[in-house]
Amino acid sequence: MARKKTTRKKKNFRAGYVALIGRPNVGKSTLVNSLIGQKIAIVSDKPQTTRVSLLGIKTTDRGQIVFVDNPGVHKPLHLMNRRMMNYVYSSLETADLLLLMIDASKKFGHGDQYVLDILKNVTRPIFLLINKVDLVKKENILLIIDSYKDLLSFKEIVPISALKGDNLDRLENLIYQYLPEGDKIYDEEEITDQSEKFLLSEIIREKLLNHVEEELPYTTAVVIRSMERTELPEKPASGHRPGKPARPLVRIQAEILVEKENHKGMIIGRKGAMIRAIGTEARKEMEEILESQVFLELSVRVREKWRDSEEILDLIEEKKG
Ligand SMILES: Nc1nc2c(ncn2[C@@H]2O[C@H](COP(=O)(O)OP(=O)(O)OP(=O)(O)O)[C@@H](O)[C@H]2O)c(=O)[nH]1
Ligand SMILES: [Mg+2]
Repeated sequence: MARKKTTRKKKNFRAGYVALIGRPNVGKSTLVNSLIGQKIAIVSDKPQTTRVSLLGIKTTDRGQIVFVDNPGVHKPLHLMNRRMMNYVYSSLETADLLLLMIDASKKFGHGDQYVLDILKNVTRPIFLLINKVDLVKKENILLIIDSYKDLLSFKEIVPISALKGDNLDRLENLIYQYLPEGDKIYDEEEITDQSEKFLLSEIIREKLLNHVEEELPYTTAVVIRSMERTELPEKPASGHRPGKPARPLVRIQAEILVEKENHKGMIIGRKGAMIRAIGTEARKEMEEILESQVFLELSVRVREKWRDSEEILDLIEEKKG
């Protein structure tokens, strides 16, 4: 007897965009990395780390969540910052669900009110994520919930620790409930929308941010000037042993842009110590990602007022290669 043909149509598959909104440094990029289980966005303890919106795509049997990691909400003083805020504004209109993230360890301030004002007229569903709960006592979390719950009509309020992974399963379950039913938007093997070149420049910027202080995190940028891959020949076999396949070599020339001459010296450091450390840290991570040997040539260039230069901003925001 012929077996009845069963069509395995996926039922209740959900897919949509979920945008992160919040002050700088609250942990938006950390959350996207934790949920995807891979580094999508660079993270640092300095505000305004993320400068363009980046996608983190998670496909499961239940559906596809396309996280939109945004720059932090701040008052823009330069063209770069206006462009950063434009990413935030556009995701308010395009996302199916918004996640407003706050830092549980910080007192409510003007900046938090500014974010709430931006969200006031938004009609999309909004969750409140209270992040960094690992840093505060339980009673404080209850107080935060109490003070926030009537400020906007939140669909859900979820205390989490993006860093430790607390409550992220629950968050993911709740997200699915608010996504529309529909087919996947991206191929399931895709996890982000960034080009290799953009990713590499971000790795350098992350290492740079770890080393610099004061205004430098805001006034520096990284541009990849060239990238060249060479396939090396196999190492000749010695005796009876088979030859060892050599790893390809990738030569990368990158430039750190600064706004002032004295900043150049600060980044180079005493006898070049700082730029060497940045270069070594970046190279190690690049070698893992590219599965290649990397030769990284880092230089520093003064480019006055680059944060107001359309040309430079286009160059460093070029995400999709
Ligand atoms: N203790 C603790 N620290 C966290 C948590 N989540 C993030 N952080 C830290 O907070 C800092 C900022 O994290 P990011 O993920 O870069 O924050 P962001 O909101 O993306 O910041 P911008 O890109 O500047 O808007 C980093 O030092 C993180 O390690 C958390 O749950 N607990
Ligand atoms: Mg970020």
